[in-house]
Amino acid sequence: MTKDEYTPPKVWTWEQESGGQFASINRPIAGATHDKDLPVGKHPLQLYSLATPNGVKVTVMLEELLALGHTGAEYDAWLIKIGDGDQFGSGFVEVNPNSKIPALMDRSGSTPVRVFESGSILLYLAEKFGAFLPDADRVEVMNWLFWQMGSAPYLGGGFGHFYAYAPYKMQYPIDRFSMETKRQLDVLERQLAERPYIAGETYSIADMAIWAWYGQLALGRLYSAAEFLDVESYTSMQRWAKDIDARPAVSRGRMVNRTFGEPETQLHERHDAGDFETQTQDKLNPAAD
Ligand SMILES: N[C@@H](CCC(=O)N[C@@H](CS)C(=O)NCC(=O)O)C(=O)O
Repeated sequence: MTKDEYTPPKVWTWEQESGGQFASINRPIAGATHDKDLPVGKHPLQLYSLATPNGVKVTVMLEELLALGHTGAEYDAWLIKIGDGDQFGSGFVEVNPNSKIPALMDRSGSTPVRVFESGSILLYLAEKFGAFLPDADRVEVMNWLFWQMGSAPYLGGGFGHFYAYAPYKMQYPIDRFSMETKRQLDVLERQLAERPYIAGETYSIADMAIWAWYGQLALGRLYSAAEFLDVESYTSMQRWAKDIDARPAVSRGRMVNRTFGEPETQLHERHDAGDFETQTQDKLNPAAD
């Protein structure tokens, strides 16, 4: 019997932590673990999030909307520390019963609207503001947005988990999910070889969703896996990923709710456009620099 071999019992029970990064926050039951209200700020949109790829999709969209002049997209971004279990607080669970970031409350109308699942949030905002969902390519944008939502768990929960977070390296799952991740990169490469953006001529919510995962993977920002996956060989992806990375709204969006990386790139909470200049960790906590 090899180390990876396992005979499942008749009924699975939760007996011990599986080990590996994030094991301590995983549990087989849903719902709140503690009472905690969420804070509410002054803006119409209240975002509860963290700057993981799923979180970045939404902060990039909000910053892009503001850059276009949609003042109704002003937002407060509150930090949800998933490593500390904030996603299991009662207030968060009311906004997202699935206990995952990102989660949004739209308080602009008479009745607050909760929006969860990053793809749903992107679509909600695109429809609300009539932006980044071009009529001509609407179906293609939806195709690729849903493609991202279905595909990224193989990259994150599959490849990323076994390559970077599992307690030890296992060849079978790493082979399986590397194969799938490279297949997905090739799907994108072929699409981007023929058009500037994923759904056609125009930058859209499909680009924002896919860039946050696959663009950042291509730029070597996820799982220290650039060499292993030979991301440089996907040349059209590289062109597209760098183009989007150069957008000022994308740079700002990546900073919001970020708790890792250089202190000047970390804006733990965002409540005002000016916060990018004055509230980053290098300014708030200069001694830690
Ligand atoms: N399909 C969801 C996935 C969200 C998700 O997996 N969020 C992660 C961070 S990237 C999370 O909140 N994890 C906390 C947990 O699993 O307890 C979406 O796109 O919004």
